[in-house]
Amino acid sequence: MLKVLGFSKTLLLATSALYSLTAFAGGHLPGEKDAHEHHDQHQDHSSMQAAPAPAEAKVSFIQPADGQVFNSGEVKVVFGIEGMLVAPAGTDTPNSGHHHLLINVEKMPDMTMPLPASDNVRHFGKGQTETVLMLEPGTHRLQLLLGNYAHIPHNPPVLSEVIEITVK
Ligand SMILES: [Cu+2]
Repeated sequence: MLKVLGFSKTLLLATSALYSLTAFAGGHLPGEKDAHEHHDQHQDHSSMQAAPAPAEAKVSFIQPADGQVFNSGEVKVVFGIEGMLVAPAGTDTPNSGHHHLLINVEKMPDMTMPLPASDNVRHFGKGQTETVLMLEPGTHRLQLLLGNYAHIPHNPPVLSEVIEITVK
């Protein structure tokens, strides 16, 4: 598992670097007369697939803490984001997305498709950055995953560490 994570991280960094280079190479100086055409092409292209995520993009839990134990199942969760912006679903802003909270997910959803919505995969499409869960007693695994305006994870996916909390 650790090896897989290590590999993913390397791949993530390598892919992000590639995207950064591509973005740079495709960039235009002010006054270039074909800038508009290129911009439009880029928009069309990005709507067909996952949006690139900058290398420094990161989502994480501000709370709860990994391993935290609760006496009640009412658990406030606060989402953190770095290197990208939160934008509501339907708003195609570069380097943005909205939070998805994965709760006790056994099998990761397809990262190339719009994320399903269920009790285990919750969308915060209004751009919310916190929520209050009502959890059953037991241990629960939580993970954050950013999705673009169309609920598709970025490439590479902007995914938090998994944290595990316990409700007594
Ligand atoms: Cu969504």
